Amino acid sequence: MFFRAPAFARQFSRQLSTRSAAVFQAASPSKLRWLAATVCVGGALAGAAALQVGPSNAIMADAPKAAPTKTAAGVKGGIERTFIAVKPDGTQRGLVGDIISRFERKGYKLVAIKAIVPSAKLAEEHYEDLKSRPFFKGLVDYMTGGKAPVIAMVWEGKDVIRQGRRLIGATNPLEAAPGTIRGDYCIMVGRNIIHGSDSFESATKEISLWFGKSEVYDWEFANAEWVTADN
Ligand code: IDP
Ligand code: MG
Repeated sequence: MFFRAPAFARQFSRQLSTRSAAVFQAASPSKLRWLAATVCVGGALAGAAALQVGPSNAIMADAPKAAPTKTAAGVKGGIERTFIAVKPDGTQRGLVGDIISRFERKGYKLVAIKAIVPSAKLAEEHYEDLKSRPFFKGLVDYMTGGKAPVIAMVWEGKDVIRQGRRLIGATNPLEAAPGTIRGDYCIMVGRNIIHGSDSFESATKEISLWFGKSEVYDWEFANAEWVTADN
């Protein structure tokens, strides 16, 4: 049996698909009652159809898993990206090349780099979690002073966030193991030459803060089979 909706209802459905709520408000109460009834019956029929043809639980269990979330820091636990910055003291002391070398030699991939004197706003946002600490103002001044730029970078690879922190060493250089960057090159916590993201969440925040999407490059190692392959 075919049911043809009254003319006003056919006109209504066209209006609802493209027009503003103002058109809807112009409807009389009797037209609205007809529409509500239509929507209810239609909804019930659609629900019944879904029950009939919808996938069983067994099929649902086999449904493909959603892809892991990808952020500016890559895929957590997969190929990650971390924000590394040579601070102005590291730049002044000519340590940029050695720091880059350590990440390169390890097998990580440089996907973004720039020299930048950050604004106070950028430095404050970057170190937002430390804003109640007594050294906060000095820290922001040190980063934004402009006597040398910060060399901001994004490095990519397996476990790079955690491994980056290991290459850098403890926050207090006197506690940093020899062989780490801070362990080898500095003494003072206030002049510890380098920053590295401390978690996937921090890396996501920091990469987005310091770099636009178009400044971070996807590229492949020509020697990937010798660095990133497994047996
Ligand atoms: P991190 O750089 O190893 O992640 P955080 O605790 O996040 O260490 O501190 C951020 C930065 O703040 C440090 O790298 C250092 O430059 C500075 N900082 C931390 N603690 C002190 C302090 O006690 N005095 C002066 N500066 C500090
Ligand atoms: Mg930190």
